[in-house]
Amino acid sequence: MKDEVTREDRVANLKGLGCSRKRVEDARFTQGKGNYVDDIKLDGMLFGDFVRSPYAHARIKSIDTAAALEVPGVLAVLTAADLEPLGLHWMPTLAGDKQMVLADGKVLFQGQEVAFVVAEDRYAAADGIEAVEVDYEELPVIVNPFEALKSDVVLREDLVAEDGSIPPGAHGPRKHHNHIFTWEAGDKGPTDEVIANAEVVAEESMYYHRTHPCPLETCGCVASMDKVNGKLTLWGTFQAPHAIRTIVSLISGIEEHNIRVISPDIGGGFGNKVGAYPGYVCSVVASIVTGKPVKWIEDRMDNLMTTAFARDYHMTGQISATKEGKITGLKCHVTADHGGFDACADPTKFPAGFMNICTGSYDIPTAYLEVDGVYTNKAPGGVSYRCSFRVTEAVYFIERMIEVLAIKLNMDAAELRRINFIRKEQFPYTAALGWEYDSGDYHTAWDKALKAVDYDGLRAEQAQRVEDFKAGKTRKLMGIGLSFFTEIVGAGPVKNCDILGLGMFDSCEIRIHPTGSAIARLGTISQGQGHATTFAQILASEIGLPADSITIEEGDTDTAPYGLGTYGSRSTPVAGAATAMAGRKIRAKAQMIAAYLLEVHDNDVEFDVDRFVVKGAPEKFKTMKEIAFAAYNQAIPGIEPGLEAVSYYDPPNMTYPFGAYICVMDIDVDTGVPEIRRFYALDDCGTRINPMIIEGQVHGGLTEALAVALGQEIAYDDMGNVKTGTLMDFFLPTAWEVPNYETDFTVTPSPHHPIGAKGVGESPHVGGVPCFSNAVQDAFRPFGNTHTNMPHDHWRIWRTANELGLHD
Ligand code: MCN
Ligand code: CUM
Repeated sequence: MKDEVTREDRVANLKGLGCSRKRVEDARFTQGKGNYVDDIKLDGMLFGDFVRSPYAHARIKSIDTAAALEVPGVLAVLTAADLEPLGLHWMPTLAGDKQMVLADGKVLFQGQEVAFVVAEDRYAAADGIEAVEVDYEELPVIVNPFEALKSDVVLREDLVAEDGSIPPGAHGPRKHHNHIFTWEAGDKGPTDEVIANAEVVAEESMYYHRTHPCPLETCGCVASMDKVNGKLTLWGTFQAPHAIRTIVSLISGIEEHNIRVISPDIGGGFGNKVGAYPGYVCSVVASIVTGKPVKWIEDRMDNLMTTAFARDYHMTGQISATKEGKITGLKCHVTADHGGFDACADPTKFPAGFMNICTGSYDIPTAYLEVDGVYTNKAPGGVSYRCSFRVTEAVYFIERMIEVLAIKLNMDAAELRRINFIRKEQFPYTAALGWEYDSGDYHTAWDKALKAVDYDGLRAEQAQRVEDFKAGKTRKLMGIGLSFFTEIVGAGPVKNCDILGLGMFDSCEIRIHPTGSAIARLGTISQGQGHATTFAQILASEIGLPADSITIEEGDTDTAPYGLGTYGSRSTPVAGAATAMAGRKIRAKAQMIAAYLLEVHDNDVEFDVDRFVVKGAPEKFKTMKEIAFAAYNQAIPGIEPGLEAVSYYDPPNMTYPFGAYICVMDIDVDTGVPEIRRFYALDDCGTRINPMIIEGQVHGGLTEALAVALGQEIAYDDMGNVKTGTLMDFFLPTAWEVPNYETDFTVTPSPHHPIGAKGVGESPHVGGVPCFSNAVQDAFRPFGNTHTNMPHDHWRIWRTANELGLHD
């Protein structure tokens, strides 16, 4: 005989909030049945590819396409001259700058798009590319932003007036022809005064090197212009499909209802796929010109060399404190290398993203930040790679400054953090640089982390190791990397966050079917984060239908409600909130239907897991499944048939997840090889929707943090050649390099999010990079190291050991 179904069984059956539900996406991914952009094949589809500049800075004297057009299979070759009459040879960037679609008179970085060859297939396109003759005149190359600001060489001739004066840019006055903007936050005068009069001041300069997210699937699209009905369909690797639709409409003049943008499965985005690329524009134009569908897919070198890089921030800081270690002030200056065009994908009002969260998790009364954006002969882009809009840089900066201050104070860095943390009772906390942190409990998280790894024991072991090293008993040093981060995710309140004027709300639309299953569509788009799994869980708990009977659909602008897409870990804070709110609208209507069916007043029924129950009479109820059916088959006075809802959610604030990470590392001073012995990661992202998915996000973000901290970089030589343009030279960690991560959590709900959830996708990267870096630096601290720049690859670690005299 079957046992009675308990309330716990009913809760479990929903697989709602808090359940480690298995990813519904994986059935197709693990069987090779995903549908990526390159899987799209249309009748008569052509292939487009770029002639790219071998030079980082050159004038283009001529382009001869005649021979290319003779290559069998080549149908067209587009140059800037072809695009100019359409006004499409330049395009706006998300940062308020403009960017050449195809080289217009000169090139500004190696790999820049010069001409677009359209052919019957990829091979013919490649032959066509070889046959295009471009006559370049090399110009002096600038890859260093400090030199750029002193140089007579004008990189952006389009941004200098005829009389030689420098007109202002999108973010105010420009100091020099290679300068883009100055952005300030906080109070300069008071900060200078606090620092000038402080008992202790620590200073450091650091370079957060240029990196690249390197998603497994490169960027690409398929454009198909149907000239009969005037409709353009654009499939692509888009993290923000609706924004792409609007941009395409604005720059092409095609009415927005005639454009359908579809993001199919995306093989990782990591920010690389937020911006708009010349390939998109050229594919659309080529499809219009040829009347056939045109596909463009980057190869790996194209991807690494030319699409959105990350970081490239030169940061200088001063931090002041009392002798006891209470921090009194913080000052930061950044020289930001943006490459040839400012194509950052920040919210419009934030040219340096949320770098002004650089006071971190600490109660710092006075602070000042100044960022100078600079043009150089490098690829454009800027915001990408699990960055939360430059929070990676901000957290790296403050977590290094804390360590440097600890050295100056001769104090334990864990203790220095503890005495400066914002206290639980101070939330909501307004930071010196303006942000209002919604909630946090840093001391609890920190204490839990230190206890979990036996911090005091580790320090004792490390001290012994130093003794042993000095006594010649070992050649391995031990580093303890600490990092405590506060993230800022969920852009964002429409009042201060927009992209090209589009407010950063998000959306969810739900339809309940008569048999009690449902489809929900969102304005976001998963690139691997598992939205189809987790958003169904939010809904399951809100509307009492099992997650397994709810389909989540994203990425088709013809069906999904308008949304701003997935980046900045905003999906849970914004679209997740919209999902809960739309679910509540469903529930409100279901309540009226239930009351009608149960013949009681609306207020006399209450929601319980998967049903509405008459208050005080638990045996009288209607399940959500029954209510769904009734919505379609009962004529209920005063209530429309059907059960649907939509919510557009403008969050009142961002969410501020946080975490405490600790890395234990052994370093062989003779080989420079670091071995990660332990990595402990405690994350607090408020209410946890799916613990298993969170853990997956943390593993992924930490692995990317390991990559960046320990070797991955986009490096240039003085000629502007990319030295790391292939996976032979660009460090992409595999299972071989990755340690066993220990994950942990605390739960401090967001007070303003409908289910208390904060984002988590970028947290492990934001907190992970300083943790790995601090471990390396900490190993050398007893020998006089204060700071060395990332990436800490084997030879740089060896060099540090060498410079500290450890090989003598
Ligand atoms: N989640 C949860 N409980 C929470 C918070 C999140 O269960 N309290 C779940 C979410 O429901 C979602 C996932 O964790 O399934 C990530 O949610 P969120 O933090 O809201 O981040 P987004 O979905 O907006 O993803 C964006 C973020 C960014 S900006 C980058 S970059 C990055 C990242 O996600 N790119 C990724 N993680 C990635 N993971 C994969 N596999 N591929 C990428 O390209
Ligand atoms: Cu900054 S990388 Mo994510 O925002 O797509």
